[in-house]
Amino acid sequence: MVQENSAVVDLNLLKPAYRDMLLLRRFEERAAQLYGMGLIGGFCHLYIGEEAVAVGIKSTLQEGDAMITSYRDHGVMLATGSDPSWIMAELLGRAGGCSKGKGGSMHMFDTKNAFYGGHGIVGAQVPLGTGLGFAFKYREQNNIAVTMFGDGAANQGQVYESFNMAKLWNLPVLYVIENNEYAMGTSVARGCSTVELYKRGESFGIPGMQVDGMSFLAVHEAFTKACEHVRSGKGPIIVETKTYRYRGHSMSDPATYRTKAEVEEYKEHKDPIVALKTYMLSNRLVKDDFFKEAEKQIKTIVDKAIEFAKNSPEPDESELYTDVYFESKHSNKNF
Ligand SMILES: Cc1ncc(C[n+]2csc(CCOP(=O)(O)OP(=O)(O)O)c2C)c(N)n1
Ligand SMILES: [Mg+2]
Repeated sequence: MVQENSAVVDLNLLKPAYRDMLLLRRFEERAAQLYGMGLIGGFCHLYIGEEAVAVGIKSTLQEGDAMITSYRDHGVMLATGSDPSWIMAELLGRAGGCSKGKGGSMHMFDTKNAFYGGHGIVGAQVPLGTGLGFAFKYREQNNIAVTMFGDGAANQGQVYESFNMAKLWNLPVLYVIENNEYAMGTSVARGCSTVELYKRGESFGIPGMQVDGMSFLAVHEAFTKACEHVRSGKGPIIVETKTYRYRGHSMSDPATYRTKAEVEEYKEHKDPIVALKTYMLSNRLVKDDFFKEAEKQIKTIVDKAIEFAKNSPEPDESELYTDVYFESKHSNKNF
């Protein structure tokens, strides 16, 4: 397993990474509050605790590299550099959102930042991400398709059809198994025949590695290597990130499948944001002021996003049948 071991002192890497992880955290904490107030409806899956994964991966990508993920998507889309206001407005179901307020939490999308969603069907993004990789290869574009999915999704059949084709054609796909220990309420040990998920590509000839997903530095290091592998034309690779979600699977989760002590252990001793802060302070890379300033900056960004979302109107009734696939026996009638 890749643990952090490098003495990374590049502040141009560490400072934005810290700010980005803080943005993901504070953005979703506020989203949870808005959900409680009834301003956000429907499904909502928070990424809190897993920030080092998306931010760490993004820190190793190049212009044009694509990312695609599951319904646990706000954090990943924020990490790609998307406008937080656009995401917040979508969460609130407003016309100013990235899917015009008609998709909500699970339907984030931003092709300008090469973010291809946001997919509610478990595992469905894996063939799609593989297709992105196919497109890069076909167009002779030296980009990578980062295809993220969960430990639960790793048991889906379509994942293995994708692995086969990706290796057969040596597609530039970087598969990321975000192992946060649970698929809804089922632990990896209860749901997976083999728990070393990074080995799942072995019979297809796809190499794999495991990384401490609670450490930005470890993720950065592992994905720097993984990207080199894929970009050099050697085909797909699998990286399993060992991570943890602090909140429930979605907003209504009785959480009877894990103990409070387990969650506290991660929050107290393995938090990715605290870990990076500690690293920066103990290596005397920044002064405490940096963190105070970062909190202030992020608060302003999140406040602005909420303000924008609240002031954005709900989608107009005339938008009910636009941009959505529907088949209706009433299709010929005037809606
Ligand atoms: C095909 C399909 N089966 C079942 C579900 C219901 N479901 C939603 S999330 C989920 C668990 C997935 O867990 P995992 O892949 O570990 O991702 P995580 O939520 O932990 O990020 C299930 C079973 C679904 N959305 N789609
Ligand atoms: Mg999971």
